[in-house]
Amino acid sequence: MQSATASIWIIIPTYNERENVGPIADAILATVADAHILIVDDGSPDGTGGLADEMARTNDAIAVLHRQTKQGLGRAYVAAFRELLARDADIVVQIDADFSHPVRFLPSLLEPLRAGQADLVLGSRYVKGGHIPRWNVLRRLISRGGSIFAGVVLLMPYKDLTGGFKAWRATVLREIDLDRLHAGGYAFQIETTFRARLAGARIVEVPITFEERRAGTSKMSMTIFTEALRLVLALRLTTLFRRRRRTLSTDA
Ligand SMILES: Nc1nc2c(ncn2[C@@H]2O[C@H](COP(=O)(O)OP(=O)(O)OP(=O)(O)O)[C@@H](O)[C@H]2O)c(=O)[nH]1
Ligand SMILES: [Mg+2]
Repeated sequence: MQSATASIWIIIPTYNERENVGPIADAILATVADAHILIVDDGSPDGTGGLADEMARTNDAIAVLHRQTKQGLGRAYVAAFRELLARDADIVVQIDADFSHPVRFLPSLLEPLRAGQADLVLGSRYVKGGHIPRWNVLRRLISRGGSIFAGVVLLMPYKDLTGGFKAWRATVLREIDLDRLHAGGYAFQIETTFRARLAGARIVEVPITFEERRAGTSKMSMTIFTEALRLVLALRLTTLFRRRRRTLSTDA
């Protein structure tokens, strides 16, 4: 059960998000007053990292993790998870820097964790009340098709497995062997939810509206799609005879 003083950390991965990083941090702190923010920047050429350092200097609730080169979203998150487990975080949230994940949904993402009803909360575009923008066919195929494919192959009864707006109880992250995660890019979202489920985490979906990025450019590419496809099949093969644990072993 989470106490009222649970330490909540929100991770913002950034690569060339100069216009977004300040406004999103402000919006997060205005929405979740007790939150801390960890910005993880992969040496953005546009100077996002330096800007983040300035923000951290003037605000104790903000910290920055710098990585030398761009190694993909998955690697950035693994580094951030490690850092926050070392800082004894209780709750860890993933959110994109570009306002695609509207900050106003943070309270509904945190609620099942605060109430002790879930260990992992997925912000879901495909449950009742969720929404995506008018995407082209390719983008829809990657997102919705990827979720359906992963759900069928990996036997996961959730509608949105490719989304990146997620809230974790830190005990689940401790149960996942972060060294063994394969995905460098966005397939990371599928892989981590799958590993959490194998570990016996209670997983729930809450509806979110997904919005087009406000500023800057996308890092989405076709390799993301093929990586996800390969990862789902590899996960199925390597865990074919693995039974799901009934509960998290570290549950208090
Ligand atoms: N640290 C780090 N952050 C990354 C990397 N790749 C993407 N990001 C961040 O991850 C988040 C999601 O990336 P986006 O480019 O918005 O990808 P997307 O949301 O699928 O695409 P759009 O809808 O076009 O924005 C953003 O906050 C990016 O800045 C990376 O290699 N390293
Ligand atoms: Mg985006």
